[in-house]
Parts: sequence; C-alpha cells; structure tokens
Amino acid sequence: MVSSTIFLAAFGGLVTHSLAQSLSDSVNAEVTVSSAATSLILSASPASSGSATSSASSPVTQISDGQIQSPAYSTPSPNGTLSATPGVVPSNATTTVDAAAASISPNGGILSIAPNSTTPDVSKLATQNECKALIDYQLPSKNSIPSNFNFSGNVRTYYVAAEEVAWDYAPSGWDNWLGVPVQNSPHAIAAGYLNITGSLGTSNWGLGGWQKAVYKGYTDDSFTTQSEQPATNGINGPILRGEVGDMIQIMFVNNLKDHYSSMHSMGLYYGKQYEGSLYPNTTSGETPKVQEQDAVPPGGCAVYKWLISDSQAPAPGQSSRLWSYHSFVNMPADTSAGLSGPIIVYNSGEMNSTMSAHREFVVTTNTHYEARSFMAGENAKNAGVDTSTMRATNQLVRPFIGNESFWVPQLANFPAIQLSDAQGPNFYTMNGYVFGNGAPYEMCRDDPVIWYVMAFGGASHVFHLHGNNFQYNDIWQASQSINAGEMFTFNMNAQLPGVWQLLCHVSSHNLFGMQQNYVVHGTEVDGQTCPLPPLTAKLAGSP
Ligand SMILES: [Cu+2]
Repeated sequence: MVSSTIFLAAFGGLVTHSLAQSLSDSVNAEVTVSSAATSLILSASPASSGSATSSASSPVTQISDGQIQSPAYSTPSPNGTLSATPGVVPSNATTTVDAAAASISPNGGILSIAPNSTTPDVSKLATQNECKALIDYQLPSKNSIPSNFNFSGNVRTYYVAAEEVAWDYAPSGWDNWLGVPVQNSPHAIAAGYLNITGSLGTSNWGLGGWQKAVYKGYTDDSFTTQSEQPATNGINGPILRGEVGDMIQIMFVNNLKDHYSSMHSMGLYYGKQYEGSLYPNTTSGETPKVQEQDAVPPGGCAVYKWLISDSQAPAPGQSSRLWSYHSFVNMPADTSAGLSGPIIVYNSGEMNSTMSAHREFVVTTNTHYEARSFMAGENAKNAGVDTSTMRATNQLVRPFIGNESFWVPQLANFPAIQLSDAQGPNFYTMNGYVFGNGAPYEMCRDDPVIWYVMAFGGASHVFHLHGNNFQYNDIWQASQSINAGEMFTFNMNAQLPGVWQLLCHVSSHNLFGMQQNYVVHGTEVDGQTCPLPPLTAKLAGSP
C-alpha cells in the first residue's frame, strides 16, 4: 500500500487532493514501516561495549526550591517579560517564506513540483532584527483572536531557542532503582539501552551523551542569558506561564544545524499564522505558502502569538492548569529529539498568589525513540554504527518521492539514517531521565503541591505516587492513566514525610526506568526543620 501510493505519485505528475493527502499520510507511515520502497540497508558493526561507570553519586541531591543547581541557569527568570498595553491594536504582521513550487491544481488538489534541495534560501529568511520588531506587544489581527478572548491588557514575552545538546539519560551513571551502575543494570539490558551490537546503545553512554534537540529559554532578545528553570524541569523546554486573558508572544530562534523546528501550542488558541504546524491548508482559495512560523529553517526565526481565553481556564475551584507546546514539523521525529515543553495557565490575577502558595512540579512522561529522532544520524556517527547509508546534510530521502515542494521541511526532519527499533533504544523517561536520575521533587510536610503531568511519545502511562494521594476532578487518586498528548493537573497536600517513589505503574515501563523520587521533608511535627525556603518566600517570578 505504501509503496504503491508512492509509485503513483512518482509517475502521476498531477496529484489530486485526496491522493496528495494519502501521499502525505504514506510519507508519515514510511518513517515507521519498513517498506519495499525503502532501499536503505544498515550494516551492523560491533559497538564498543564501553566500561562501567563506577563513580557513584547520591540518587537524592539536596536542592532548594527555586534555586538553580546548574551554573548554566544563573539568572532570575521573569514569568515572561510582562507588559500591559492600553488597548487593542490589530497587527497583520507575519513572516512568510515563499514556497515557489507549491500551487493549487485546477481541481483543488496540490500540484507536485519537486525541487531537489532542502536548503533554505537564506536571503528570504526573516532576520533576527525582523523577528525582534514583530515582538510588538500588539494583539494579532481579528482572524487570530478567538471569540471568547477578553484581553486582560497583559502581554507576556518569552524568548526561546531550539538547540542541540548532549543529553545524558542517567547522569549519575547509576540505575538508582536497583543500586547498580547503569552498565551493570539488568533493567538497562532488558530495555535495550545497552550492549546491542550495531546499535546506538552502549557507545553513546560513554561519549558525553545523546545528541538531542531541546528548547532553551532566554531572558531577552539578545539570547545570551538562559532563563532560570527548576532543576526538576530536566529536558523540558522552559515553563511558559500566563493568566486567562493574557497574550503570550514568543520570539523563537532555530539554532539547529540541519533541521527545521517550530513551536506549536497544545491548548492555547492561535490564528493560522501562529499554529506552528506544517500543512498546506487555506480557506481562502489562495495558493498556500509555507509560513516560516510553521517550519523555521536552521538559522531562521519566527514570532508566535498565543491567546489565553476562557477555553484555557483552570477547572472550577482550581487556580491553575497545564497545557503544553512542541515542535510540529515532523512530530514523531521532533518530540523524540526532545522538543517539547509545558505551559501553565492561571486564573486572571492568580499567578503570583498561586505560585507563592504551592510547590509546583512538571512531570513529562515521554518515550524517546532514538531511531526515530531526527538526531539519529548524529548518534549513529558517534556510536560507530555503519553510516554508509546515511544521507548527506540537506539531502532528501530519495525513495520518498512526493510533493516535496511543500513537505521539504518534514522530509528533512526524518532521521538521516534508517535504523531498526532494536538499533535505536527507546528511552522510557520522566523529564528526560531514567532510573531515578532526575533531581528529586522536594517539599515540606503539609505543603500544598500541584503536579503538572503530561505525556508525549508512543505509549500510555500510569502516573502513580507512593506516600501521598492526589486529587483529580475532586476525587482522590493513587494513580491516573495518561496518554500521549494529554495534560493533567493534580493537587496534593504532602501528608507524610519521607523519600517516596513517583513512577509509571505500567510494569514494563517501570522495568525500563520510568521512575523518579520525591521528598517530603519533615517539619517541627516530626522534630525536624524543613530545609526549603518557606512557600511564603517563594518569589513571584521564580520557577
Ligand atoms: Cu509508562
């Protein structure tokens, strides 16, 4: 089915709308299905077994809420640069890149004309100065404003970059669930993280980590100082916050070397120009254009304006709730690479009071498919896997013949090398860590706690806490199932002190390392003193 669809597209020339749609579907399917149309064959070569990392570090480190442990995060972070505008000034500002070859066929389908290069025309990219100018604190034009949006006058500004990092899923070097080095862990072996000949597995543990793409927050448009994020935030992009009635405006810079990226909001409202998701749709009958916001090329930038209407409000009786964002050029590849992050929405006027009265924690469950990440080629090179079949930078995957004029960015975000699932480990993570390697979530007995829990990837999970129950929809729960793309907000009062487990209760996922710890420090009730700054001292603007 897949290969026959491609065959038709290759020789048909004119592709009808329905066929173009099935073609786009088949292109997506091509990533995950090994088909006859794919001629790439990977030769296995022995991977270094590496040596066991024996330097132990404590599985539970002391952190103070709101205090940043990494020297990389050293400056205060505002909840966006907050500005109030006196009135509503429509703006039609947008940045587009012409996709010269994209056009509508007479029957409304999309004509397939295929340029052979993904290299963006640098002369057409928005410059950073142009993007800076689009951060204008003005509401978007009417067709980007939902009917139930009542502007508070507050505009929150964020500066976000997509960057490549070396990521370590277990920075302590230990399986903290078993108390053994990762290299000796039966869990890690069972999960396929280690010792698979010809895989990306073992070698990357000893080479400074996996090449990932992540969002980083910055304090201003110079993109020189990273915004402060809680140590528990892990691989998540910066926490974006706003209140009902606010506009969030984001200057986004794509600093990835070879790949496109975008910011697509899950839950906040946006007009078409701020959707951050690439597909050729138009309701006006005009020739669709590839907006730069929908697939920001390497070195490019874009501005997004998202609105928080009544449809994003917290549940009745609650003061906050979770939404999210992620890159949606090639979603499976983008989110496996690491491009996702949280948005927390508060009732109007309740952000600071809620933040200073609660410990707030983000938990992202994600299955990072390293074979499907668009960074798989980089990891293959580092791991010594045979890369003779890897396509060159900016070279399209030739077996995939289709309407490349529009889909070039999505094609470019396919992994550059064809790997089997077994060759690319699938890390079952919480905030990008396995085997209890993330910074523990810390609180004092009786602290009100809000858990913001979401899922990306390809599995359903069951969020479960030991030691304390949490409330969801006014019902006390010990566990709650969560599927990819879902976002939950749970409230808890820390009733019992101790170091407790926080895990996915799907047994195979637990085996594969989807676990973390949280710490409830004792108080005078327990003859102890909680080492954390009291909640009342938690400054508005801290994570
Ligand atoms: Cu799970």
